[in-house]
Amino acid sequence: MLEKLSKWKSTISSREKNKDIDDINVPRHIAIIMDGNGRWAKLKGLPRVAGHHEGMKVINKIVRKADELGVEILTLYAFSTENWKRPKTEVDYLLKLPERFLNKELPTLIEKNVKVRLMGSIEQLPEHTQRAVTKAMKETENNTGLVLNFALNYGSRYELINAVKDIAKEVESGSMSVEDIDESVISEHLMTAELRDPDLLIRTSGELRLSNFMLWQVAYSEFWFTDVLWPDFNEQHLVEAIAVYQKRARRYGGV
Ligand code: V07
Repeated sequence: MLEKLSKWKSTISSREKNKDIDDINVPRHIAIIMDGNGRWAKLKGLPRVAGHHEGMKVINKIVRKADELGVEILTLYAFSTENWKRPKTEVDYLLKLPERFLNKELPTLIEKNVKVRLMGSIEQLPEHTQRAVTKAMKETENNTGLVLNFALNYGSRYELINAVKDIAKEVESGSMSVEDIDESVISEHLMTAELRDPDLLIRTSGELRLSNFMLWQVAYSEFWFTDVLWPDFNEQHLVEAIAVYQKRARRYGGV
């Protein structure tokens, strides 16, 4: 009885915590630019890599919360094609994080029915990184829950160049005519072909730019920016972003 009561109490309190948002209009696809890890470390007098490690620990919490709220797809910008310009020691460290994350979290992701998915040029990554992410994708490929889509060595212009090349080849071979090229043809040639476009884009750390992230896909997305640095980002910030999204949707629906 006491146990039942405490279960009931915890249900109530989790509803209370989410009181700012309604269950109906939850964004189905949320994309996040996880910025501010280096800055977080610097403010604490730590090396940049300490910020990256701390940032990695946040992902878990956000995946859990997104799943609880009914989000279907969570896309996280982990490594951009521009990140290669950083010092080699930092790049080497960053490219160890997928393995570190997955070594610890893959069993939980499997248990939670999460499907791990990647977008980006995986072939250019170190062998050890490729092995870890391929294993994660394989072991979760039949999962039917939240899609956790990591943008890894991803750049939107590169993605668009490849889409244009693929479409041009199909036209050249005669399997498509120029007149057939429309929005859906382009969407289907992007690395997000089987995903819906993001409903909500979040960027942390006060930068108000897209930085070559999903340029085509966010054409109609709502944007939410915060000064909070990614390692300080928590479940309540996610709830806040969704609340703002819902308020805008209501306004939009009202006119
Ligand atoms: C990275 C931690 C989060 C903050 C942003 C930069 C640093 C998780 C991954 C990851 C990637 C693929 C995958 C599983 C996990 C990751 C990089 C950096 C390169 F299948 N965090 N994280 N990858 N950071």
